[in-house]
Amino acid sequence: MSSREDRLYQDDSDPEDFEFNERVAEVFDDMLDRSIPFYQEVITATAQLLSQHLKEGDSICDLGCSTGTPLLEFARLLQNEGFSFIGIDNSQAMIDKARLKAQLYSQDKSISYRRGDISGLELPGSGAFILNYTLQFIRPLQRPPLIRRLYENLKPGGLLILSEKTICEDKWLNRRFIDVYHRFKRERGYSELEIARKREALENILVPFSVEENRALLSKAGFETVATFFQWFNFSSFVAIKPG
Ligand code: GEK
Repeated sequence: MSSREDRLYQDDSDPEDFEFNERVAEVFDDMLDRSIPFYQEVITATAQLLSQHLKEGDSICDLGCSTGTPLLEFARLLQNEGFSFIGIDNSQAMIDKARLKAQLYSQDKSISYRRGDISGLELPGSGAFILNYTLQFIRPLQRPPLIRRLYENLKPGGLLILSEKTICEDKWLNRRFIDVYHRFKRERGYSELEIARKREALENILVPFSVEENRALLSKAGFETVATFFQWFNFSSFVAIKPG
């Protein structure tokens, strides 16, 4: 199912604050594909970690699942491993699109979706939680209690996969990283205007932590093993393991 091309920030009217509404859901797959470096590779690497670590009967819960691309890919890549898949997102438009995609790819029996705010919602016990590019939208003060709840709801030996846009603590280097990222977006067809307007719309809505802050958040919640399995300039993915 192809998504419409993301041209949300093409005109030069005042950008509104970014919201995960129907307009965004409609172009979302194209937006992620052209805005998140190595998006597919991170999904494939995550599937490998899940396969190595989990056991038959375990459930995998994707928080901030959006239109369900990663869960569909996990269901395809891990189809013989006996896992179950749950996606949670607080945007109705995203959940509607995720359900439609699951039906289209005949995965609606293996993947279930729920609408809810992950900061307050009762979370299912899981073998793994996936939190890809979502924590950055949760208010900083709410992040430690959320990560702690994920830790508590993981089975012993369970995994948390966290991917985030990050900031570099050195200001000069941080600027260079952002330049490289904007070049990445230009090469994927976004204009200077679209890049600038999206940046403005995300101001105060997407609040990135540094790699060090994210690692500290995971360690303080109780995860003894925390490793970075992917990093490209200002994008990082971590795997954290709950002691068995
Ligand atoms: C992917 N993980 O394809 N509760 C639930 N969902 C939330 C909340 C919240 N409090 N806040 C934001 N979201 C996906 C990509 S997108 C990343 C994740 C991006 C949801 C929001 O509705 C959106 O669908 C998702 O988190 C973030 O790998 O847009 O850059």
